[in-house]
Amino acid sequence: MAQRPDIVLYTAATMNGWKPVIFLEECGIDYELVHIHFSNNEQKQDWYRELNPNGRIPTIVDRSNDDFAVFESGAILWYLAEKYDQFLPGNDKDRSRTLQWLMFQMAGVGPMMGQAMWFQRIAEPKGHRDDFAIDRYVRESRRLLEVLDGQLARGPFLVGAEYTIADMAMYPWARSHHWAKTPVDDLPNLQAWFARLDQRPAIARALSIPEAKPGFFGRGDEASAEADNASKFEL
Ligand SMILES: N[C@@H](CCC(=O)N[C@@H](CS)C(=O)NCC(=O)O)C(=O)O
Repeated sequence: MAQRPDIVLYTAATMNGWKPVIFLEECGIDYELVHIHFSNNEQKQDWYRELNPNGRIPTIVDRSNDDFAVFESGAILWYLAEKYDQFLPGNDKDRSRTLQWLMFQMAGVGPMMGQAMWFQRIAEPKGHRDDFAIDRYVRESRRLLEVLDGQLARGPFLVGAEYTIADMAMYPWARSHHWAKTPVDDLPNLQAWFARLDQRPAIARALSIPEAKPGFFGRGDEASAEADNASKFEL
């Protein structure tokens, strides 16, 4: 009988949800995927909150470590990087730099772009347009993406020559700038980094797991992507 994979991943096709998928696909690790459906509010059910008290995705459970559950996508990437000894540099300075950019994604880029998206792609289609909030979050998203562009002038990846969990965390968010209505065409280093990561087969695969969302990346029918997305969330 085939052995059950160590890692069970509970996720959905979102910017945070794709991060551990990218890691696992990059490593070629066998994992069990559980698609959490927002339309059924599965992420709020008691059994799921036992694993993730925040009631959001993603979460992993490591069967080989007493069914240890990890929530928060940055902590998940960090846990997986240590477990499999990949994508987190061994030398202490680069390790710290990786965690700095991971934190910058978790505390800055994700929350600001997430709010820019929420106000424009969920609240507004449901009839609540707030120009002050939109302006604030789009300008802050743009500022943070400029910080990234500056860092990427120094090397091909966020921590110089090495592709790390910081790139994996940042990519799904920065790449969704269209969904946040935050133009970045004039940021050349960011564009070059997109092109570099777009070419990675594991990333291309990951963005279709558990389903593809071309609308986030400015492709396909934007109006129906927006309506579909907004229908899954209450205000
Ligand atoms: N800081 C958390 C954020 C998780 C999060 O906000 N997940 C969203 C999808 S990107 C979610 O589960 N949304 C469902 C909901 O709001 O109920 C992380 O990085 O894991």
